Amino acid sequence: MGIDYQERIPNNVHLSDDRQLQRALEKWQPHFIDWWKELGPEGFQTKDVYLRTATSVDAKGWATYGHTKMPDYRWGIFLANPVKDRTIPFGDEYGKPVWSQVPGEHRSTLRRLIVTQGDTEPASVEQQRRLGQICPSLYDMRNLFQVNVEEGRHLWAMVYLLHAHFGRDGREEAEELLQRHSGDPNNPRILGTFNEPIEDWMSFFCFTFFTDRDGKYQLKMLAESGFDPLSRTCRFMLTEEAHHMFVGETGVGRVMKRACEVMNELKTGDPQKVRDAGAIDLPTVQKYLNFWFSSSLDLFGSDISTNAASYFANGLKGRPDEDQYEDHIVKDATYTVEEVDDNGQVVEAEVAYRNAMNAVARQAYIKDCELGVQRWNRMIRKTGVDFEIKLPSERFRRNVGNWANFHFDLDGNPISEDVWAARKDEWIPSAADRDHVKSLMVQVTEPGKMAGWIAPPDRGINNNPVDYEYVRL
Ligand code: BYC
Repeated sequence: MGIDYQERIPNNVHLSDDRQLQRALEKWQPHFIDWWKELGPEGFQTKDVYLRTATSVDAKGWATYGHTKMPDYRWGIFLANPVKDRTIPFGDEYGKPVWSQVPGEHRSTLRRLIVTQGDTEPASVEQQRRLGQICPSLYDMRNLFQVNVEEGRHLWAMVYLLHAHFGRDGREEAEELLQRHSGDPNNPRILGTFNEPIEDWMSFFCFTFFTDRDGKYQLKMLAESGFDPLSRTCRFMLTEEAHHMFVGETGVGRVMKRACEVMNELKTGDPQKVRDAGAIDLPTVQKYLNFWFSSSLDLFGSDISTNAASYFANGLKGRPDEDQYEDHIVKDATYTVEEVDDNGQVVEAEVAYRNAMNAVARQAYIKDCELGVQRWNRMIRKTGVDFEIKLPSERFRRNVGNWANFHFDLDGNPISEDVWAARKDEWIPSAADRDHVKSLMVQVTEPGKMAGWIAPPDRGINNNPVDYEYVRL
């Protein structure tokens, strides 16, 4: 299905056939642009940025590249092609035809899920809005803006569903998506991580590695939905998400590579000497990873969740890659989770599998994060540096789920509040660590040049050289 770019709102959903919906979305469009100009990337809005745009939703060749000013980016509505005779792939409705309209009994639950998903998209743009001013290279600036415009489009995707399927309250929710703001004490974003400040590129790379990966898993779960428009929307969003995690993994990897180069040049393992040489030492990188991994784990919700059980039972939200499982109904199955008992001991508990859907998804996510860590460690070993990156225990620094309200060290050993307070600066970035990282954040915009704290990428974007003029200043 091609995308109609002649329309004011590019789309592949025959928007012009539904005048009322088209008018409602055209009314929302200027609000979105106002929000983008006010809370989107600071500066550079009049500059030409080398961006990719969707031209078709096919698996191959869906993107075309060219220089575009961000406010002129063709945000629109793109759904993956429908799967013929698709049936609900899990839960009590397993095997029945999928719904093209929202079933009345699931209306408020679906709206809540779509609003929560939609809320994260503009939140991340708000969090990242100042990073262009301190970019380490034009290549990185372009990647940041690519991520930003795509998050803007993901917001469009959710707003389309709200407008098309939820009537007046859907339209109101769409307005509120532009009214809540990341970190606003009076009207914050819905989920915790999306209110954390992102004031330096180390945080940005960790966010795109860990938090966008939560996005990947949540979208995979929603892509299984029996509500077919949601499934089709998420399937297309997943194709864009891959680039965001690429930015995160290669970004963190390049910071590590630079640290290793400095250690080899200076023949030192002393983190302070690495800092003095203008790089980010590996123990500090590890602390940033500890922070963002633990924050992103919270995004999966409680380990035991009746919400999650009913999403599954009702065919609204499945497991990531549902087809890898044999039993898609899991009515009487159980799942073992760990929890803290009344004596403060970690014990195992057998729970109804459906209630543990968030824990199941979180485990799949952790495995995926581990693969990235293995690739980083391979790279570090190749440089000859003796250092190993490790994900902290999933119990570490949690605010949601079975480990919330307790303290654990990086290995998952229970510790007291006093020990936590005394040692947390060893485990997550301290004010001094953040100050050091911030001190390195100076804008570098000469094509091909990199800030001293990050190695160049192995290759450029879309077969262009690294020193290509990715943003015309
Ligand atoms: N912070 O039974 P519970 C992405 C709330 S990222 C604050 O534990 P449930 C992206 C929860 O909302 C993916 N609140 O959880 C990445 C509920 O509140 P209500 C975003 C939290 O419902 C980078 C209450 O606690 N998509 O796309 O099973 C850049 C009890 O809920 C948190 C989604 O999340 C938290 N961390 O699961 C750009 C998918 N965790 O409803 C984009 C849609 C939980 O009682 N959302 N709560 O007021 C969902 O599927 C679910 O809402 C959750 C929670 C997985 C988030």
